Amino acid sequence: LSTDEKYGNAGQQMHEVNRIKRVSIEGNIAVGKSTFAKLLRSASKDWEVVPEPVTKWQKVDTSQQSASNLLDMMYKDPQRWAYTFQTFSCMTRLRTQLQLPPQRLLRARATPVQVFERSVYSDRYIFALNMVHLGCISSVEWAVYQDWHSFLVEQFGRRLELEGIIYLKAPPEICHKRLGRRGRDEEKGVELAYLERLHTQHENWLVHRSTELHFEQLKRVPVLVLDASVEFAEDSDVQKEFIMQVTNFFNSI
Ligand code: DCP
Repeated sequence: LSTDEKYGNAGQQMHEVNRIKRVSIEGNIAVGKSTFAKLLRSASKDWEVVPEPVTKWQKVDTSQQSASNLLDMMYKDPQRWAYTFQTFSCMTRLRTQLQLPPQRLLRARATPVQVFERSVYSDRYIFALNMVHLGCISSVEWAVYQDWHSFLVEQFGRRLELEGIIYLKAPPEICHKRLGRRGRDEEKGVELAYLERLHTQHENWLVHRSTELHFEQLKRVPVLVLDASVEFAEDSDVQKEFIMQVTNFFNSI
């Protein structure tokens, strides 16, 4: 019996879900991932964009009268809070990355795509790893992190795999300017040097592909690099060009 004959509608549904491609948007802090995500959202109803759960990190329910801002705590005292923050941000991301796609994607005629702002992979290979290099996550904490991270990613298997990555690339100086302009309170102390480190991590992972990755599938994921140094939020020509490149990329993966 084929899967469909065996499981009827459920089999059909699994088949439809498996047809959906899964892509993450990666890039430095403030490079413009959310702006780009909005652009994709408006470009096709066959693309679903899942936002990053930042607000959850800013309001952790501690059952006290006021919620705790873990993002702020992490920036103010990384030595104390980096591991806790990285655990929580990755857990909240797991939840969003595992969300079932909306019905309309299952019925899409063209290529249905679920797009995520960042992934459990950048959590580990960009941010957590950077905190290890900075000495804010200890070797014991890093061993524990890698252990549960590998276990969870392997347990969820295909549901967390990506078919593609879009890398929004811009010089750290530009990201630093954009970061200042948007003025998120918690990020006021973020220095250019920090963004330079994150930039190098992105380049090693997505351009030179020299970061040591634990996951075989991740080593082979196709990457589309887009030049995000232009102010694309205001430029409809660049937006059209981006959409064209993204459409071709989605069709090729
Ligand atoms: N962050 C972190 N560790 C992670 C994920 C995020 O320290 N594993 C921090 C970095 C930022 C904030 O959380 O201060 C949000 O990070 P992103 O770069 O993912 O999102 P932005 O909102 O900065 O992206 P953009 O401006 O490109 O839309």
